[in-house]
Amino acid sequence: GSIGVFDSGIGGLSVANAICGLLPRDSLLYVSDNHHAPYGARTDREVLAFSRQITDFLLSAGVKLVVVACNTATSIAIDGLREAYPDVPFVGLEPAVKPAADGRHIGVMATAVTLRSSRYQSLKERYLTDRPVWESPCTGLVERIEAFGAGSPAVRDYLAELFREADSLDTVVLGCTHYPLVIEDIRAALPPGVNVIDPSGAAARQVQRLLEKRGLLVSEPTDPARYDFYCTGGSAPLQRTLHALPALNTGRR
Ligand code: DGN
Repeated sequence: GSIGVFDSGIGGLSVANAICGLLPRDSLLYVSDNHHAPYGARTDREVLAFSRQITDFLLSAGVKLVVVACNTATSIAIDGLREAYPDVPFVGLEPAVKPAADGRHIGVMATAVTLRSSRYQSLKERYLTDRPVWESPCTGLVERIEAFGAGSPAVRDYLAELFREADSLDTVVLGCTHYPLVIEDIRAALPPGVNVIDPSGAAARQVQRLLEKRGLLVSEPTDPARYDFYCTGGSAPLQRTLHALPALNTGRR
């Protein structure tokens, strides 16, 4: 079986890209639920329902593990998914608050749903007490990334404006999987030397650990890895982003 990955859009490609770098023998099956995006504007019930539908689809295609490559869906739905599918290994994406704990002035970029979730709140209480934490729901940024992509004026102008009010940050947590796709634009909008934390690599290592533990890693390469991509809405954002991620493009079907 391949590794299933889903997001409300193209954001999860940042995670898929890290997984294919670390586990080049494994195939991937990716779902962008862009017809229902953005999840950040949905109710908890809706996000759980979409996540279950996509998981059903991935499992019917025979995946061996499901990566919830969306902080919003993870914060709302991962407990429900684990309960509903007790035999399926799930890996979720959460704001990397622990690796940020060395910073003095920390910024967290995530959707409003993630920021108000109890999972995020308890992470913050655990690792970031007695420190000011700047949080932004970055309203509209995911839509701009979907519509225009990395390096576009729409994204660059948005980020310049966003960080104007937060110019003393020394650490920025990318709490939405869309943001690593524009990490160069984020760095360019921040003063030099700010630690920008991208959790994709850690998520890929977690996939590797879980597969190892269950004896599900591909050891004998038979066929070359293949990457399949589905979207529930228009395919232009997916096509454009894949173009910029050569590793994923090589195994693309
Ligand atoms: N990429 C999703 C996340 O990590 O939260 C959210 C995008 C969205 O639907 N707003």
